[in-house]
Amino acid sequence: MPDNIYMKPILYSYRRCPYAMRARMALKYADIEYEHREIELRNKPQSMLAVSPKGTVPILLIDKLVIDQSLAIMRWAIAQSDPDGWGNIDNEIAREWIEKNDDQFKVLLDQYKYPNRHPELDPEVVLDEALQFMLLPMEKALQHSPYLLGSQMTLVDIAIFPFIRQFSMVNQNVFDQLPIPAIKKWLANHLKSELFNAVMQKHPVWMD
Ligand SMILES: N[C@@H](CCC(=O)N[C@@H](CS)C(=O)NCC(=O)O)C(=O)O
Repeated sequence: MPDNIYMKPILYSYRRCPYAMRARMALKYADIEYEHREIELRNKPQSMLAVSPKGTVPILLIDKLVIDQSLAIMRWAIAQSDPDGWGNIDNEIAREWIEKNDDQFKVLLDQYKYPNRHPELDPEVVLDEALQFMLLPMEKALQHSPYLLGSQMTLVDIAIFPFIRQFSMVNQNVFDQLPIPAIKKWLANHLKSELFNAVMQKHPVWMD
């Protein structure tokens, strides 16, 4: 195909992946049209591995540019269009929250979600660490303002929300008992948002 013919970006995605969710939400927010290629993690398409051999989703292909990190996709999307100022943030504070989520909280989330893979760990201790490390600091921020960085929704809320959703779903009864009312409200608002529901539609699996 000649270079001068415009092609829609292509997104390799997996519906339930929290990284892919945040990328899809940012793309939708920025009103970027793209071709959705739903994959199965156990049977990844060769065309996806050819552009990004590390084999994780999401991957966004824009002509010859390959963006294979969810945060980079979010940043690319809001650089195209940012109607509500998701990117008008203190980058240092944003980075701290997102790193907290993507590094240590993600580890705790996996330990909490898959206790069988971690027989050496006490699930109660894992839950308490997740509370102390992530959920209570978030609760404190959300007691002061409706969003993590203040009165406006930003990239940070969207980057973190899919992981808190996943955490809440591991054991809904346990989550309901946790002393985090502001997070519960924030989560419920995201869950019922048009933006989230729009990116959770089902797609048939893409075949090369
Ligand atoms: N740092 C990557 C992480 C993406 C990631 O780990 N995605 C998972 C699915 S949630 C994946 O594709 N894993 C590959 C596999 O399970 O084979 C990003 O932010 O995009």
